[in-house]
Amino acid sequence: MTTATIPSPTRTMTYLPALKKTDPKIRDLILQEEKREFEKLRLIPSENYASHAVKEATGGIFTNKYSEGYPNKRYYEGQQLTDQVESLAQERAKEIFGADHVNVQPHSGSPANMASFRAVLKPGDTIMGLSLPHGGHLTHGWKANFSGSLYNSVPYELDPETEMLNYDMILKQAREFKPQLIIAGYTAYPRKIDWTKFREICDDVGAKFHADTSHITGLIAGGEHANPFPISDIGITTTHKTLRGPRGAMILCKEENAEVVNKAIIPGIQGGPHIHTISAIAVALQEATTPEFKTYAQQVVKNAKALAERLLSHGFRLVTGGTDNHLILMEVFESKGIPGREASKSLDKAGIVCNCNMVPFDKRTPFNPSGIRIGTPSMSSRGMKETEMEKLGDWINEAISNAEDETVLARIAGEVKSMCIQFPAPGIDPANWNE
Ligand code: DSN
Repeated sequence: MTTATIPSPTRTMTYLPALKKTDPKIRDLILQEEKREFEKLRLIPSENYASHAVKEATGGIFTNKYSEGYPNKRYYEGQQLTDQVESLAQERAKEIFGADHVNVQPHSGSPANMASFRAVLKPGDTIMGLSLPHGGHLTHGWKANFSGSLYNSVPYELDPETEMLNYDMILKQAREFKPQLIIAGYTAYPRKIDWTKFREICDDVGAKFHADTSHITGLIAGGEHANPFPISDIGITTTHKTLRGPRGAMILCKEENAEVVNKAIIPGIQGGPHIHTISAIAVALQEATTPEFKTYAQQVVKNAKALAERLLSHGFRLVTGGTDNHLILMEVFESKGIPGREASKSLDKAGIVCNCNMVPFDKRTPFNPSGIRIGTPSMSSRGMKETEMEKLGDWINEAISNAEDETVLARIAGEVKSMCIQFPAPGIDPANWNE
């Protein structure tokens, strides 16, 4: 492999000059994080690289402005520009996802889910989401979360044979428990979701259909996964995962739910919106309409499939046997004799950053489960392709097979770095570090 070097400075201006003067410690930590993100293979499927444009908007002047309310109906004056920013974000999201109404104010995914449930449910109503250990989210009804204590949560599970969604099982359970809301959309499910089937199940039992597309919103915008929002009653997405925006969220719903959604956000659970974040969401939505974004979304899926093939060739057991989206859930405890946490720690030492994860029907604990979860969005944003995925599959195998051998892990980390620095990372300019 050829060894690339980190580019030398191309300009004379100091990078982050105000921070250099005011808080050099924080500046140094920011620089170190930039290097970490540049020199390692980032496989956490919910992470990505926000572009320079998204970061400029996130760090922009709108951080100074309070704007409780909604465009043309605010509590404070001085909203000539905030109204335009928020309306642009709303309109762009409506256009891409075909939703009647979009609220771009939720600070992140959990408050978005809290507000969307509050909008259409009463405390004590019954909800059905995928169980957390099967790949669902905390806010989809886990007992320790508001969603499992405020509502009567009756989680559904994956099919024990296929480890996939079994729509007949979900329908049977829905007919038994008659939920007011059924949630579809997951954090660790490697297969496509049939939204039409969920619509039919909801109609059968009179439930509202809630779609949480957080993980796959970039794939939807890029045409690589079906879009639920034209047929769901309500739903949410975070904006920083495959969509590559700032950390934030949106609620997307039918017109009939628009008013209750808006009221659930403010005054329901939030105060002032973060207009700087909303301006960056607008930028990310604009970027998501470009041909480059479509190519990226296609490559995310191609890369996941290529990596899955390589891991299978090394004898790993993949939940469901493979993937057709951006992520792979890999069982390592029973198939390779290493707990998920040890595997993820060893991979981190080898410059490959992922997270340990429960697998369906896991007999181990959430803190030290049987699997690891890996995804291809960040690597695809850097322009890595199938060839790099094959190399990565070999490194993962070597690191897990030599999990306690610091020499092997350090050697792989060096090779990973040599590969990474050949691929530009959106939003990071290594020339800045040499000043
Ligand atoms: N923490 C996110 C993830 O990693 O999938 C979900 O909120």
